[in-house]
Amino acid sequence: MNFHVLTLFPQMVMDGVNTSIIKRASDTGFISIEAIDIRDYTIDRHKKTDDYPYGGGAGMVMSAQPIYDAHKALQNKIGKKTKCIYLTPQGRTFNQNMAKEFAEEEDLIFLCGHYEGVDERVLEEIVTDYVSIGDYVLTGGELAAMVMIDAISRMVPGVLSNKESSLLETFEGNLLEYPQYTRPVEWRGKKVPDILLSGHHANVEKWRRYQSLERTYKYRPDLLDKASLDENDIKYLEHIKNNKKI
Ligand code: 6GU
Repeated sequence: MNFHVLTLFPQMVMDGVNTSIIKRASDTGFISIEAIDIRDYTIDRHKKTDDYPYGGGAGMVMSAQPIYDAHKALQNKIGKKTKCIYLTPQGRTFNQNMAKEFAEEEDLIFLCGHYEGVDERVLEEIVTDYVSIGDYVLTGGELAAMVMIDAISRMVPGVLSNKESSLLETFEGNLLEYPQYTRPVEWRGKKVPDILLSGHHANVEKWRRYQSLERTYKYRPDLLDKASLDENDIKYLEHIKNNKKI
């Protein structure tokens, strides 16, 4: 899968996605990430990419022309019509399902805005999807694009090892992940739960499921409506609600 990011800060994007699993995925060729500098496409003498807003008001607006030309050159290079995602707090809120859907594309273009916004006319011409990463305002779309690239990449087949894929429970079944522990068995007076040392696989699985349900109930009860729960889960949840120990 190939990610193409249209931005005024290409270095910020490339630095942000060149670590750990995403770097490994690029190195092994499961994904590729390129950042295209919108400034390279300005025809302005001073390489200006923004201008004052018509109607007045604070801040600057990114001009249509350099963005349009950068996008056109990119589309020509890719050779087939590609989804173009504009990162904006006004978009649909990004979630795990969207990450999975976008991971099915072969190419994706991200347009990162800055300043007070982007000339509406170029958005109308090139953008296919308006996406937000949450209800807060960032100074630019770059961090949001990086968040999306990370979440989408790990849904691309081959990017995660089998071991890493099995750690994918959170949000998959709409439940939060259970707590994890590693050595030493006691740290600052806190002991690892006995059941995890028991070697009894079935009991460990039960305990983990209970923990997942308890955490979801406590921290994200809104997720429980969407979770796929079996009879045992419902029984566990009753215990949790009545604050009984299992
Ligand atoms: Cl996608 N972009 C910007 N600029 N701010 C945001 C956002 C995106 N999502 C939340 N805040």
